[in-house]
Amino acid sequence: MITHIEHIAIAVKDLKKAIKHYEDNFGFKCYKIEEVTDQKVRTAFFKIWETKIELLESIDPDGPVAKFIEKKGEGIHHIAFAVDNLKTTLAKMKESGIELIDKNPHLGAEDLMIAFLHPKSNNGVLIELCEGKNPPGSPLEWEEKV
Ligand code: CMX
Repeated sequence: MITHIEHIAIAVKDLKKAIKHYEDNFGFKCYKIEEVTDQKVRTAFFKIWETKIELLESIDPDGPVAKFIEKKGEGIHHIAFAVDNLKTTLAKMKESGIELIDKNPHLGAEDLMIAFLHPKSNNGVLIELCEGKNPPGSPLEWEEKV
């Protein structure tokens, strides 16, 4: 079952500049920069209560974020939903005919187990499912882990 929006990810060309933009103009505070080598990205996170904004910068010209920016420019790259049981959710999605990019959960940023669903099955939106550690209504619990 989907519990909440875990994060919204924005593809950016220059992570440092984008962090400064969101800190200076929106009052967000970046709490973490993390490189996810198998996804070929460097990420930066801001918390907004129980959801997050993730900035994504490519670290490889052949990576998915570099390809996205080349084709569409900077912008919203994906929406991530937290689920309480990723394996079961993936199996249900597959049964419904949704195209899975990842057939099995794997480790992503923030130590979450993640899996992507293809945008062509979801009205042109790339969707990430995460087995979340920040259940809805518990920003304090989340705070402790940061
Ligand atoms: N959102 C919406 N549509 C997207 C997209 C995105 N982020 N990325 C690509 N597309 C579109 C393409 O533009 C293309 O559209 P058209 O058919 O209309 O031209 C379509 O999806 C399929 O493109 P493709 O050529 O088959 O596949 P790509 O090589 O472009 O790969 C995708 C697309 C989504 C399968 C690939 O990017 C992927 O596997 N993504 C999951 C992993 C990922 O994005 N990792 C980075 C983030 C990691 C993190 O957050 O930590």
